[in-house]
Amino acid sequence: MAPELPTLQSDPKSLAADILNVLRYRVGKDPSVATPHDWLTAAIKAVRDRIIDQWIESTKETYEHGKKRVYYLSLEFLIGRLMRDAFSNIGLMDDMRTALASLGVDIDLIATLEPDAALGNGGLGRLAACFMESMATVGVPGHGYGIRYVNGMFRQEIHDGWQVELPETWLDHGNPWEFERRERAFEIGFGGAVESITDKSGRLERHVWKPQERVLAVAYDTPVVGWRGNRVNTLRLWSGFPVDPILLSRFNAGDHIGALAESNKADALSRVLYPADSSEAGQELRLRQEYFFSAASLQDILQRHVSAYGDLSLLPEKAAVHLNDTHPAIAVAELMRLLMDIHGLDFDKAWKITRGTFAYTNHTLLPEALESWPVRLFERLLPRHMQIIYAINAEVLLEARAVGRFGEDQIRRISLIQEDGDRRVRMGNLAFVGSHSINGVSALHTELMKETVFADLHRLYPDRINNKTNGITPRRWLFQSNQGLTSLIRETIGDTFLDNVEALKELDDFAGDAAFREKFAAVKRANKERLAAVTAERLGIRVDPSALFDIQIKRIHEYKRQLLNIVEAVALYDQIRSHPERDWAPRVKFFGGKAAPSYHNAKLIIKLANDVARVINRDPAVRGLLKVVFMPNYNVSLAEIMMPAADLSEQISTAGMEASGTGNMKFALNGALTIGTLDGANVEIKECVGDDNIFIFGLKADEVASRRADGYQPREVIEKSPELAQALSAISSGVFSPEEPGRYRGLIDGIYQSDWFMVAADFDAYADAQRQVDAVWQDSPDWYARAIRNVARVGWFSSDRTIRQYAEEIWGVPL
Ligand code: 26V
Repeated sequence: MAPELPTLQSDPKSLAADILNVLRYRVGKDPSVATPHDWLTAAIKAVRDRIIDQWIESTKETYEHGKKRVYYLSLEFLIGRLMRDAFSNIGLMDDMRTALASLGVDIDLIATLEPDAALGNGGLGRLAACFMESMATVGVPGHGYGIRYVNGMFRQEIHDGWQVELPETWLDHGNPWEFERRERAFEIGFGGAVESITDKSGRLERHVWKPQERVLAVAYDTPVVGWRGNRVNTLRLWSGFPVDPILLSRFNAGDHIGALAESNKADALSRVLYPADSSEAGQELRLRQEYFFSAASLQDILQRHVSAYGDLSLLPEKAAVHLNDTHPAIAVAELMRLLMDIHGLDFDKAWKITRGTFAYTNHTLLPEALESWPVRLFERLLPRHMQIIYAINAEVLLEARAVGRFGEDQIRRISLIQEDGDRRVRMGNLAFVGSHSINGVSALHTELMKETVFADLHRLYPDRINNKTNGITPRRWLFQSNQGLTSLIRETIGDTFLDNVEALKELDDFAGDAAFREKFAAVKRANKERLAAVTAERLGIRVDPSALFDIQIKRIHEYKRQLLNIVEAVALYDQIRSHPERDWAPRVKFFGGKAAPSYHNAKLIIKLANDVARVINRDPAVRGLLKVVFMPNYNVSLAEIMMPAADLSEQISTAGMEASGTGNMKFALNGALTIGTLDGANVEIKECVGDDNIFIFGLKADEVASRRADGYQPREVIEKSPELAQALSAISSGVFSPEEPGRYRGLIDGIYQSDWFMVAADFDAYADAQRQVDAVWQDSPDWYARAIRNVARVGWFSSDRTIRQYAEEIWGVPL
């Protein structure tokens, strides 16, 4: 039993007194001159103080009982705002509202001033954030490790329909959540050479890496509060500093420029988040960032382990280090280096400890997204690691050859080094061989991993690949973002689901209850009104909340097929104009998402969505029946407004290409029906909600593969589909871009010529599915019954369930 904690008083009166106290003594302001930002800071710090005891207790407890810890290494944490999360998880939301109101401050107003911590690109980063919250909730002693980017994800503005990227300066007003730990700092080396130390008889004793450059990684800690404040974990983000902070000696010696350059180099490590979906990622700075945070984290982990337990062979028993994709894969070589070169272990011992400690999650099968680094760059930046990787490779290839069933082609594919073309280090293979567990993020993705990218490694190590279907935290994605629905559910089935989301199942019985359906529809309506208000305010576009809200929000990528959706909108537009007498279901099609700055086609798709929107929204012939909206700057906070307002969730990736998807889960939990392909977690969502409560269409993953193999001819498909041909030709000929008629020719030619993403192949099936959607929408009770069944049946996609599976099946952490 944890000792009784000296908790601070948390009634509105004491809270108000504390807020004033913080405002005065820590912000240095009197209420009469405090800005809304000052109030935000004071409110957060007053609540933060109430978390600290539990935080220290959570940390101490792991230590004192020698519990195993989980270290989650991720280059991305897409956290969003933290205030609502923290206030509501410790049950202070209502009292804080009252306390602030008594001081004349509107909590909702200051809440909008908190910047989104957007330290991630998309699904992978958001998953890491949901996992952090779930680890604290289910009681896993979890530490997140990442980089404290000064500039996270860019802010997207739309100028004349085009994406414009602006820096997001989320730290401008300071960050009231974090604690700087100047004393928790580690040196990180780059470059230089490796010396071999020999004994008297000339035998190699060990290697010493003498880096040419050094920087300091300084820790910044943010407490992560679990549901009901049960546990408080830590997100530790590293920031780069010059080793000698004032570089005094070099300044004194007159080398002002050199001293500044060094300071900038350190600073650059934690300045920008790389837009992961771009080819630009193949840059030296990215590799430096990967090593910087992996090395700092491992030094931190080992130092803690050694001081607590001494014995390094106990590491796998006391620490589970998780690699979120291959971005921290260099940690495998770094741990080997620390164990061998610093702690003097031999290769075999070090290798056993390393493999016992690491686990790796793969998040994409796209070949262009699989990381590899030129050997020459590696040798220059991390010479000792390169040697270690060669040594690991020798060991692995020896094992493979010993099995006796692998041909030279297979051996080549197992190798950590890609030999054809310029030689490169394959980070996926490094992460795989250095881990005892490799998991995919949905059932389908895991099977495809076994058949494609890791087919040969899977044959060599058949017990390592396993599945952990992604999940989302219901706290943020239901309780906080959809308070109306949460209250309605509590009234209806009680509070059990607040602690066990799978209890939402009890709602299933209410799908047939007309009175409940009406209340459910009213909640949805209110959420849609809120989104309509945001749309009017930000874009000046009026949308009717009684129309079907059809939403596709996610990173813009060709495989996610926003283009399929836009082409269908164009076809529908054409149909409505040609057949105005039909009973069309009024629709608003919302899009949102960012394109990697260097991804030309993705940016063109954004422009197309805006061009199509402009024409359709102005045409009186479809007024009241069809609108298209591109919402700028899609981020976590906007998602919190859009997910609850959706009737229809677009999850239409080319089958086999979306590893899991997590937006699909957020929509369903908020009562949207999915239109989607059998891809990623859609497959499992369909199994949970039932065939009648989801609209599935299109080629399956194996069919996509065989169509491609059989010499797919998109032109033939297009010729057989007059609606598709018409829509493509309208876009291609400049109907939506009269000022530059050729703007989309290349994009549409791509569909005619190769259509890698099967837009044409899936078009008719998609359009048919959309007309089925219309038919069900027209029968409103039926629609809401299906929507309610979605909410009732997707509790399994809670990240609490996912984290429990990781804890039990990968990390070996008892719960
Ligand atoms: C990276 C790149 C980099 C190079 C160019 C193309 C490209 C395309 C995609 C990516 C994404 C990398 C990893 C990622 O974010 N995966 C996402 O992870 C989510 C959480 O597991 C999952 O739900 C998404 O399906 C998956 O795309």
